[in-house]
Amino acid sequence: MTLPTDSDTIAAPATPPGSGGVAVVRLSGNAAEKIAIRVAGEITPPRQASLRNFRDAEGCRIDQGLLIYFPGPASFTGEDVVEFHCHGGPIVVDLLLQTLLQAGARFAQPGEFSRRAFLNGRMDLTQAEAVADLIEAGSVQAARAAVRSMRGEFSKQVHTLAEDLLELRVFVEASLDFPDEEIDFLADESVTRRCEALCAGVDELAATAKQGALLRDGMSVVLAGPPNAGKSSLLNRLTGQETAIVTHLPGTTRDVLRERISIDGMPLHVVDTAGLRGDADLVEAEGIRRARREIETADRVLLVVDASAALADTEGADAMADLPDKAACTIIRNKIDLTGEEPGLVQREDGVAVLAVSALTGSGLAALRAHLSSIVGYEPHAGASLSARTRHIDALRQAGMRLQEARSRLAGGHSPEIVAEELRLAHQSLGEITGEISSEDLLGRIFSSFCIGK
Ligand SMILES: Nc1nc2c(ncn2[C@@H]2O[C@H](COP(=O)(O)OP(=O)(O)O)[C@@H](O)[C@H]2O)c(=O)[nH]1
Ligand SMILES: [Mg+2]
Repeated sequence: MTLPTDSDTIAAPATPPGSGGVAVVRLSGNAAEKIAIRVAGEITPPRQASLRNFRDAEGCRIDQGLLIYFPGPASFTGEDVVEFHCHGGPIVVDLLLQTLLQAGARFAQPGEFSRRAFLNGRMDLTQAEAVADLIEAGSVQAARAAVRSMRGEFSKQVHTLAEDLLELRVFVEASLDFPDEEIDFLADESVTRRCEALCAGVDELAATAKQGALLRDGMSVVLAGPPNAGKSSLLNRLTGQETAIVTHLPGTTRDVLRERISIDGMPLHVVDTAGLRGDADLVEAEGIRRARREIETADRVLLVVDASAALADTEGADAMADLPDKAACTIIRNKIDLTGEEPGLVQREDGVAVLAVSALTGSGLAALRAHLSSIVGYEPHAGASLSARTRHIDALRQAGMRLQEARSRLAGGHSPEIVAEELRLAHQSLGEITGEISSEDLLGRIFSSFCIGK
């Protein structure tokens, strides 16, 4: 068996499975034109939709539809691409696809079209990632940010930094090449200034990228705490739906329930769990075990207690003592409609955030949303954002650290070799963002997370 290679001609449905008015099957590679002629009889003029009969290997008509030919390199992948627009039934799509495979195409792997677009220089890595982010965008804000990155705004900012850094490197490395020169290049104050300006630029872009990553990934919170505190009621209040069953009986919730909502465009993954208590039956005990697992992986645990109960404070303290990471926990005093407490954030003396709310009336809920945004540093009104991923933030941070290092080496009067090396590594980190420097491993990880046909 031969391994799939980038020179194969690949085919996949570009539209989601299921029934619809129209489905699109996409073909890309050297043999695209030849295969299209076998299936559709003849090729169409470039970039013009023409009605054709699509036939299988036996000449039996599968469907009648539109054929569009995009000769490379002016196509999505940079290769010859042919799109078959057929009727949107799963059987039609499958027959068409089988025919293309029989005619010499190979079924595309997830993200393979985008991977080729990247390899053929049609877009850089951040742009390819932004296409996937646009498809998966969970809010209007996230979609807008993805479009900006897709159009290259993020890459442009990275390039500007990389160019400034390159100039600085050239200057520093010149001092390596002419060690006997009288002038001490590195003593020149402008080197330090440029290095500082680059640090600031990288930090600023990292902050923008962080907002973008939050728009994409959001945060996860788990509702935990004693039974009957009102966890499920709070979930329903947050989602605005009757998602979870609420009763006055302790132990109502036994499964883990997940809901996705958004706070000003940032996805919030809320998990409701079984109340944590000792005397649970078999099913509930399993629910509690699962609750603990969720607690371990959440960005934030909301420990809900019944503020009207006599034991609220001790119960809260007990439950909190049980948590793996107390710093990542907020105590929610629920049912303040019964106690008359003021809604909102109360910062306790020991640094633990406490929020007073009522799941019944909804008071304190706005404060809860604002609290969650501020924990992860989400700034909903921070102007034009760009879609970004953790990978980009890590690379920017890495570049920032190297630049800081170069800066302090300069101040310490270290040898130019060391400064030059730090700057080279910073440059490399920036190159990894847009994919100028990339490994097969990195590309595999990025593109395999894309959907089929993308
Ligand atoms: N008065 C009042 N009752 C509430 C509030 N939140 C929940 N409850 C009631 O408390 C009981 C337990 O609620 P539930 O959401 O099932 O608690 P869970 O076991 O923590 O999920 C139900 O009878 C709810 O109607 C609240 O804010 N105020
Ligand atoms: Mg419940």
